[in-house]
Amino acid sequence: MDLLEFWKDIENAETIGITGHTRPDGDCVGSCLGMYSYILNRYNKKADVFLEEMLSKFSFLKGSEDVITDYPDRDSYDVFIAIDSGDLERTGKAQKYFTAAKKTYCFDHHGTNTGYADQNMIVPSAAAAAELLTYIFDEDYIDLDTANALYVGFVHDTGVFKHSNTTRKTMEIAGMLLDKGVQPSKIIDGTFYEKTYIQNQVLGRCLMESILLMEGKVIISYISADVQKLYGITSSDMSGIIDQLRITKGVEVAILLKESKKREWFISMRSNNIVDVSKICVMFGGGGHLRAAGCTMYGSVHDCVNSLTKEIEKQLK
Ligand SMILES: [Mn+2]
Repeated sequence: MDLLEFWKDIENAETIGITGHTRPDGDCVGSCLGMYSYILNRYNKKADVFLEEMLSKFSFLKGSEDVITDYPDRDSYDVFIAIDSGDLERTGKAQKYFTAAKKTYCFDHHGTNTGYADQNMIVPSAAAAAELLTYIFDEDYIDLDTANALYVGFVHDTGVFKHSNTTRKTMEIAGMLLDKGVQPSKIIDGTFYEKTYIQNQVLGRCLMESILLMEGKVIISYISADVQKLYGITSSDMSGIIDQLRITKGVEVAILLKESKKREWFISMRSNNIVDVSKICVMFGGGGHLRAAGCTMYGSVHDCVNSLTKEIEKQLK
């Protein structure tokens, strides 16, 4: 990517749109709002941020109140930016702005990214899309609002600085963000660890119903659409469950199946040391990272798990 051209385009653009991916997670929200705050601070311009939902736990971030969740019709954007989304499909309803835009840019750290924008910057070694953004931001123009948003991205995509993607560089940049005034415990507890009573109940239920397979190397659990309805939960209420499954002693791969429609499952996969779950998810039309990936599958829980464990077995051989 020609970064000079990017910043020139931002400077000249009258309208700028930003989006992340469907089922926005902490890195998606943090990197999109980080870009929003940076552009506001550096160029005094307000970009439109489109996200499927804006979780209340992130509402302390600057610009969260301006996030557009209903995707109204708009004139084509001068510049439209996709962040943290591995393919165009994953930008969801924002696709219409993206395809109509005069110039598109993509910033991402998914190794499976297809390079779908006019210009793409894809850095798989970046722990978070938020980390990638710090490579292109001028540190002098990172204000506390930008720093807070980026820090959220770091915290969520590294599992609070512990996943294998966390590097010395990650920690050093995070340190720079602390210098900007970020309060880590507030962000880490408030956006990562805190759970509602209902979320804890669903977590408990998933753990109770989990099953060990392949001599304890694989753990699976699932949440049917009916159960989700019963508790009134959405996908974001189920974040963290997969990680609790993954730290089960002896487990190499954790699989969580969330039914989105009748017999349509969103699959989350995590691995600890050996299995490349991104490789498996790509086979089923999804994507992600070496140790954390996802895809959509159809059929019964049994069918999905059967197909996935076959691939896991191949890798463990
Ligand atoms: Mn990410």
